[in-house]
Amino acid sequence: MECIGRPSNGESSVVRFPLSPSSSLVIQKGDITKWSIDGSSDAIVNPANERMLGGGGADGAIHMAAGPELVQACYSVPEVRPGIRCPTGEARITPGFRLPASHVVHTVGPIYNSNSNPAASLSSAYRNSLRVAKDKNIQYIAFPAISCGVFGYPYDEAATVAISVVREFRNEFKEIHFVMFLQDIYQVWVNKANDLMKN
Ligand code: AR6
Repeated sequence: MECIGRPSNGESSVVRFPLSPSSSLVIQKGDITKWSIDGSSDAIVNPANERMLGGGGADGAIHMAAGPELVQACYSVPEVRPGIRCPTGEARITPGFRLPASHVVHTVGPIYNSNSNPAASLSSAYRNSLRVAKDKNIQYIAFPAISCGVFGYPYDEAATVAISVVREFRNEFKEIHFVMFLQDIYQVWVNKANDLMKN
């Protein structure tokens, strides 16, 4: 079932908020590796590490579902320093290969406890992901909760950053999705969107 805005007491797992007359923010529970809207102008965002060659969590699941072509494409991304293809806060884009989505945007969020300004780095990760997607004419994009797993970012603080940056791009995409694996993170995001969208 899909709800528009407000209701977030657990009875719906897809909530849609208007960002502009032609654009929506959609928050849902689910597995981002299964997500696609049209298979040609859509992208999922991979919460990667700076090496960009795979890892655990969502990164591992995305590489598994995309097949070995994805890591080959990642190897082709130039290193900016030895071993570093995507510094924290930046983003790179590759095809999605065997994923239902046509593209993967790889970004690196901050490790919460070892970053001097985690909110700035997390904002940059979201903003640069949206910029590289826009440059490829992506119309639909899906994010997980970047940095909210292995990298230890508190959910409520991360939701404030994520939803604030998405609102900056209100006229740039048809739909911006958050696909949340965990019920508690999903609920934090819905509550935060309800709060921030009032303003
Ligand atoms: N779909 C949607 N969300 C998912 C999925 C999925 N299939 N699997 C996990 N999540 P994490 P980070 C959620 O740890 O904190 C990797 O090793 C998960 O519940 O994947 O940015 C990388 O290589 C959590 O809410 O990413 C890096 O080294 C969110 O995705 C490091 O982890 C992010 O958790 C990045 O850590």
